[in-house]
Amino acid sequence: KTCLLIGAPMDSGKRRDGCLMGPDAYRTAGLARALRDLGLKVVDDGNLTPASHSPDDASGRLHRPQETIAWTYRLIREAEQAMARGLPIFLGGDHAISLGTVPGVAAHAASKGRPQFVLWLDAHSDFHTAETTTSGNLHGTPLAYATGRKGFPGFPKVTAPVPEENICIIGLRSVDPAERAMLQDSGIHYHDMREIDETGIATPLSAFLSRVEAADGALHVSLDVDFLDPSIAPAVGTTVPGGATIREGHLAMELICDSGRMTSMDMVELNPFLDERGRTAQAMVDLAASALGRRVFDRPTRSYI
Ligand code: DIR
Ligand code: MN
Ligand code: MN
Ligand code: MN
Repeated sequence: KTCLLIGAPMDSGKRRDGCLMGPDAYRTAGLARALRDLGLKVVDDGNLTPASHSPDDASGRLHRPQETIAWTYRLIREAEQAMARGLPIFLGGDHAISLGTVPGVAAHAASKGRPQFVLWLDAHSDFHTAETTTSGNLHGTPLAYATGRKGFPGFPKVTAPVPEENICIIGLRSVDPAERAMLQDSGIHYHDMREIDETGIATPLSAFLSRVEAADGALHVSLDVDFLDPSIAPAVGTTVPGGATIREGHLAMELICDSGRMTSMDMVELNPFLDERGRTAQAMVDLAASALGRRVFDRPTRSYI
């Protein structure tokens, strides 16, 4: 298996700047080395740039829509092509990179006749459309876009919408009213932090991974730094207290690895400017290593069934 590191230093999805430094922070924290130590082949593709676009002005309701649309065009194409070469790990950048990565990998899966599944690990549901967002921050919209919802004027058409039943969100503790209403009448499987407290993270995650396996699906994992509790992952612009512990994070990643289904991954929202000695970048690199095979001891059988 070849892991492809694809830097997407996109910073237009929200107002606080700094996510553009994310890809290099992951490199500095030793992502390639950690994966090579697991016996994986790693190719670093360097950083992408957005397609050419007209400049944004400050007049509209949305923050930097032209730059975000330009990134989306670029990332859809790159993500689809990368799937033919290996397992891409998209290094954000803010979560708006998933406007491109998810539709791109889903287009590839569709071309192979394989159903696409998406696991969204996040404090937020990112289920606004460009029309319902109250903040104007497009990093709060990629999941709605990937399902093919209307309300994204100017964005490329999503050729392979991800079926709502194939999406699982875990970690929720900040959901806006419009998102809640749309989620509740969607087929998306969503799990808030209370449910994780009550049942443990393995329960909803194992159920989801079993469905991916039963459908012989491709699995995209989108890991937002703010899925984690701010005490262990402070370097993100939108911290919400009460997030996943480092152990819940690693358990989730090891279960994903055991399933053998992960075909692509996003690591998003890291803002290294807010960090203390790179600790958040390091935590994210360690989680990626767990998702790709690092463990203390092997388990005799798949533990998620
Ligand atoms: C909020 C915050 N729901 C918004 N969203 C995100 O701006 O739409 N923060 N994704 O990370
Ligand atoms: Mn900005
Ligand atoms: Mn997010
Ligand atoms: Mn978030």
